[in-house]
Amino acid sequence: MKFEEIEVLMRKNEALSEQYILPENFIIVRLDGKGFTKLTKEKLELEKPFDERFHLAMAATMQHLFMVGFRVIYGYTQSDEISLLIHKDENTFSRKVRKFNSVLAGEASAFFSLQFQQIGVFDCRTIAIPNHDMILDYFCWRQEDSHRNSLSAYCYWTLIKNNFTAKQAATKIEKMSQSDKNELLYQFGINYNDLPVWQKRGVGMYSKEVVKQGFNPVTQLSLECMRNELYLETKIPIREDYRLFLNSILKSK
Ligand SMILES: Nc1nc2c(ncn2[C@@H]2O[C@H](COP(=O)(O)OP(=O)(O)O)[C@@H](O)[C@H]2O)c(=O)[nH]1
Ligand SMILES: [Mg+2]
Repeated sequence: MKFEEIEVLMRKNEALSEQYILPENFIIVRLDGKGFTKLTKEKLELEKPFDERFHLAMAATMQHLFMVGFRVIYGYTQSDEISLLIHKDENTFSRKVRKFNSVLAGEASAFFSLQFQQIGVFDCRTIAIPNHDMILDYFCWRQEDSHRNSLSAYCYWTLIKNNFTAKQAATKIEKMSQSDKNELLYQFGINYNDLPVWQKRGVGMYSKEVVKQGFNPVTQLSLECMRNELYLETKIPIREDYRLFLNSILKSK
């Protein structure tokens, strides 16, 4: 077989196995740390259940992903995951799914690894989102996941710190309701409501217009100008208020 023929066949198979996000759909990508249970336990020496340095590294990784060539409207991170909402008119890489997944996973993995000088790998999946309501549902779903996991993680590590074995702790909290878990923490002197919001709900990021003080060198006068800056919301609201918050970001884009 000649190389010209091989090339034609290879390119044909490559093109036929390509998938695209359909036009007029928003794109949500979710990146998740691969094997981070082990990485966070064995290599990074983190505070349990939540570590501020790790959380800030995740937020910085998310911020980096706003600047790698996609039109990101909103970012959300909790635990070892990052979700990004990408504009429905984004046409980079002709909306090829594997380009989005591979570029974003590569960028996140490289950026995160540099911060800890340890290899941290992210996978990435792409979800087509046809309307606004689904965007709101998606982010409320991830926030609820954050809240559930955070409450369980606090219970688990509180029991471990109080001499329970891993198995005993897991069994004890397995069938507990949310209010039972709150009660358990209370017995150990922890009021779950008083914990930092980022640990319970995660954090959001979006670009926001801010007023900046400038200086006109010609007139020698100071002046105010508007600039777009990435803003990290560390106190995101819940339920209906979160939907309103997300809607106001969507409206401005
Ligand atoms: N110690 C610590 N661990 C964390 C923190 N954030 C996330 N993790 C860990 O990251 C894991 C993420 O869960 P998951 O993605 O399901 O696990 P994976 O499949 O092993 O990556 C959790 O099990 C936590 O152990 C943190 O702030 N501190
Ligand atoms: Mg993970």
